[in-house]
Amino acid sequence: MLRLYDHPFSPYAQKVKISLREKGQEFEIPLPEGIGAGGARGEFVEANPRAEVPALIDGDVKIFDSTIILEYIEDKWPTPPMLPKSPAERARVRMLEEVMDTHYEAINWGLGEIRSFKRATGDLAKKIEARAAEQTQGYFRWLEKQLGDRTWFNGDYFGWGDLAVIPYLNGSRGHGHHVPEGTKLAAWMQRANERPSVAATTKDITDMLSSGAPGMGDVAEMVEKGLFKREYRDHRLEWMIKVGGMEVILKGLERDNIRFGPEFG
Ligand SMILES: N[C@@H](CCC(=O)N[C@@H](CS)C(=O)NCC(=O)O)C(=O)O
Repeated sequence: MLRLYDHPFSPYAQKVKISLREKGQEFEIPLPEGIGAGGARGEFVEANPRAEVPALIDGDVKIFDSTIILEYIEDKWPTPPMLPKSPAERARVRMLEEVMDTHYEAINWGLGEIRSFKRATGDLAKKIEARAAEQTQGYFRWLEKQLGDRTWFNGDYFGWGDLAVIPYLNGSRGHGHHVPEGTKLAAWMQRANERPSVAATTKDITDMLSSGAPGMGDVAEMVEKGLFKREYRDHRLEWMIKVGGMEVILKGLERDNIRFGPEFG
């Protein structure tokens, strides 16, 4: 059976699970040992030397990066298609995915660093949270325009454009940032969350929490104990600097509870 190294909170892993579920592919979802602590090893790291979820194992084939995994799934199981048909429409939804995976994701991730991992408190936390709220509203307005009069971000049928957006908007909702009521985006969000593939992917989160695994409420203490060493990479790192959190990064480096991507070889 397909094996997808997963963490239910990861929007990147959620994208892949939604696609596999739309295509009726069965898969198991092991949680990599040592994820988040900088100590991952074994088959997971062999599949993804960056030690990030998701990583897909299909027999001898090992693939990392959610976009590359989605491409593989599409090539191997083309039905039902997740990408639109025309080259221009495919490019459109890929651009949407790129924005969500980079600029948008950084906001939710950063809020997690502040609120759950307690990287900043007091005025600094307030300032960063206010920036995140403003930015999120900006993206809601941008997404409303991107959706236009379409039923789905993907076009006529649910697909890549939708699975690339819904994990992030659900993440924002979890942070108390709600899509304005009465908008086309809000109606789309409800439709998307009613898809069985999306509902099952959201259920993975509640299942994990009800299994007694540590929730986001417990992680600040784990950071303090040195059990967490979070990866500050790419847009996430840029975001933290941009919103005024340089001291968060410096403190994390000093305390050795943040890390950058691993070296290869
Ligand atoms: N570009 C990658 C990003 C994957 C990623 O950053 N995953 C995070 C979880 S959301 C991760 O596993 N981080 C490793 C860690 O925190 O230790 C993708 O699209 O798959």
